[in-house]
Amino acid sequence: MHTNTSKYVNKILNFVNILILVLQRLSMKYLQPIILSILIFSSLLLIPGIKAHDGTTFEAYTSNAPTIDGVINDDEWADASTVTFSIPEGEVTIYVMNDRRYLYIAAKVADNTLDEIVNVALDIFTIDFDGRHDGQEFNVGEDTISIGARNRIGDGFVGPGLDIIDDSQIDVDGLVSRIGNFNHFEISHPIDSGDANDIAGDYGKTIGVRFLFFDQSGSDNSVISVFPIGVGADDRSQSQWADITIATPTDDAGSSDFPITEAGIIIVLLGWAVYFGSIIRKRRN
Ligand SMILES: [Ca+2]
Ligand SMILES: [Ca+2]
Ligand SMILES: [Ca+2]
Ligand SMILES: [Ca+2]
Repeated sequence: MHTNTSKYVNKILNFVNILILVLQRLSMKYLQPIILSILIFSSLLLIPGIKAHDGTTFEAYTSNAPTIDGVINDDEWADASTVTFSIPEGEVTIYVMNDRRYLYIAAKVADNTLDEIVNVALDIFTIDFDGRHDGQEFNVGEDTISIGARNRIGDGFVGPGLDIIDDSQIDVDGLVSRIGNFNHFEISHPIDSGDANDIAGDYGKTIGVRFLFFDQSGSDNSVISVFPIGVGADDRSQSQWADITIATPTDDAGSSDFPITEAGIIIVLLGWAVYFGSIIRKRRN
């Protein structure tokens, strides 16, 4: 990859030299405003974080898949993007990362008990996706996954009646356990399972997400906490959801993938250099 990069840099430098010659020969009168506009526009594109949604973006690549055993070890989740926030019983930390095939999500949730009985009291961690990343409505066909106590995994989608229907193809692995005063949830989901009722992720693709924490679900004391804070568990609007960007593998041995982002930054910076260079030359003339 490094030899390829320097090859591309040489090509870019040659291109810049030609561009300087062209600029010197042409009238700068019309060319300069056009080039300036292009430069400002392309520079804006390089500023990260111009997105809809709440502003939280999880993006982390790991070469080491975590063990989905319901125990969040600091080592196995060290590569993850995390966010920590407060709920009535204490703190919650969410962990998100991906390898080449799977999206891994974990949550360490402060809770006085791990409730394990369906329809009586059950603790559940649910993740709803805005697979189209349109920030509009949680709508027919969109993906939702969950994990409850005793290996109760859920893989569903929004049905025609806007209810949640189970997928016929289950693409979720997960476990829950209790450590100290925390419930640990670990869950994995393929980046692209091939199931129309799941996310169809790809490296670099951004997907909207909402995290739901059900405490004592089914009981009179049921509480649902949501991240991002301020988003309701029943809100159909996805405009304030968080983002997950599927991280591109960083252990890319032997691949000849062109480094688009890096090349883009180099081209725009060189473009600015050419522009200021041409102004200085013009003033000297
Ligand atoms: Ca684990
Ligand atoms: Ca509980
Ligand atoms: Ca599925
Ligand atoms: Ca699904």
